[in-house]
Amino acid sequence: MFSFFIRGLAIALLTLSTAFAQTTPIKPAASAASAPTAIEWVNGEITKLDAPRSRITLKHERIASIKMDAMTMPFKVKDKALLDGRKVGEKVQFVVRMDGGDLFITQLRSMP
Ligand SMILES: [Cu+2]
Repeated sequence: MFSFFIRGLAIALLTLSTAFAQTTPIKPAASAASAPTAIEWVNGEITKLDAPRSRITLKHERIASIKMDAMTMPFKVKDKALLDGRKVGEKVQFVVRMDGGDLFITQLRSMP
């Protein structure tokens, strides 16, 4: 009689744990791929440099993260040192970030 009770308890527990497993939300595995914090390197070419004003004009490809089509436009750089040694006509890759309603270049490197 006692073993029958134990078996009944075991089945009840098993049922309970299965039900719990089914209601546990499944985390989407692809969430990392669409995270807004992911860095996007954009290809561009320097068309104008204004180091004293921390500005650079780039002919850039589409920037998917901010839904901007390819164009030529000026950018502000976060750190003036990013413009050191740069020259007009140089092909570069850069990272932009929206900060207080303004676009800034936070990283800049020569195209590999
Ligand atoms: Cu643009």
